[in-house]
Amino acid sequence: MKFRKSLVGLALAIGSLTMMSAPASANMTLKAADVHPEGYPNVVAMEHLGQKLEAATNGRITLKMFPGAILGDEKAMIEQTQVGAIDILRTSLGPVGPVVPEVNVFNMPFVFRDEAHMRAVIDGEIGDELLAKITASPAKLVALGWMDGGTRNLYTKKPVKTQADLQGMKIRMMGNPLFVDTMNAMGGNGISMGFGELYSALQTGVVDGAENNPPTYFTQNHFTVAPYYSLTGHLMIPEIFVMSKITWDKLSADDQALIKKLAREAQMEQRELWDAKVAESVAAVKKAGVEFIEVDKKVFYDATAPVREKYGKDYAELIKRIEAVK
Ligand code: GTR
Repeated sequence: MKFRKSLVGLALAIGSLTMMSAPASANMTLKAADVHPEGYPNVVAMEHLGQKLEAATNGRITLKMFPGAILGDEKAMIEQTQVGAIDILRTSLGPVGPVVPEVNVFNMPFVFRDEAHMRAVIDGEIGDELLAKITASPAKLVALGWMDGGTRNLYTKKPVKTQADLQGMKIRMMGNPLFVDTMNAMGGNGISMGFGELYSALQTGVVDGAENNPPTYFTQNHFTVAPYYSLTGHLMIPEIFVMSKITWDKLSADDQALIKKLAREAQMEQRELWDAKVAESVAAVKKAGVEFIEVDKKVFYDATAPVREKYGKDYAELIKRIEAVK
């Protein structure tokens, strides 16, 4: 009898607890993915988003991170996110271009004056509009926020100071025809290749170089096999984190709003971690003997004008608005 009473009590207690927290979406563990390793700013910011989400929902929604490209390269992970096999993906905007062509405006060479300009654009109205366009596109992705990808510079096995030095060199670019066109216009020979294959391609001389921001150049150990870093600054590609539309539709409106709020916080947190990581990476590769080479950026800017014309022609109005951002 006593036992039965306490069972009833327990059931009542559970019942009222459930009523109190009124779970709108069922329990779920979000599978998050990134090509970067544990400890990289983007991965850390995403993990913090997960911890906050877990706390705010009393453990109802948790996040499990799959870093270091264990779920594939970005093209493959975008596809997995579209079908709901990955719930949240942090990716460069580069490989999103072939899926949502409009984002290619941000992927164009020298479209931003400098990093401050790029940040003002992604943090502001235009950044919000582009996220909304990704979400509204048929890609089945819900764009949650931006992350900083800094400035991409050229790195090679032999020093490059001028366009002539770049002649005939095979340079790995991300999977998007825009980037191959960019490298070809700069004077090199653009080769589209997945991120995961790059280290050994550099090591064995399948390619003569690649291009990326200092944190990637450092953490992927590319500096050990391509020790010349030419400050071309040709691309400043923002990164995004997106949720699968399939997952998004399973969430209640309250949970969606919570995730949006935490996404903005993650965007701002990554920014701070990013700046520290850039400084650390530059110092580390210099210490390891990497030579930083100043180049005449104007030459590369002029050489890539046809790429901006080709990919920007349908977005003239948007480009004007980007230029007008202070
Ligand atoms: C990095 C970026 C990655 C990936 C990589 C690449 O800067 O953070 O998302 O796109 O570049 O070159 O493939």
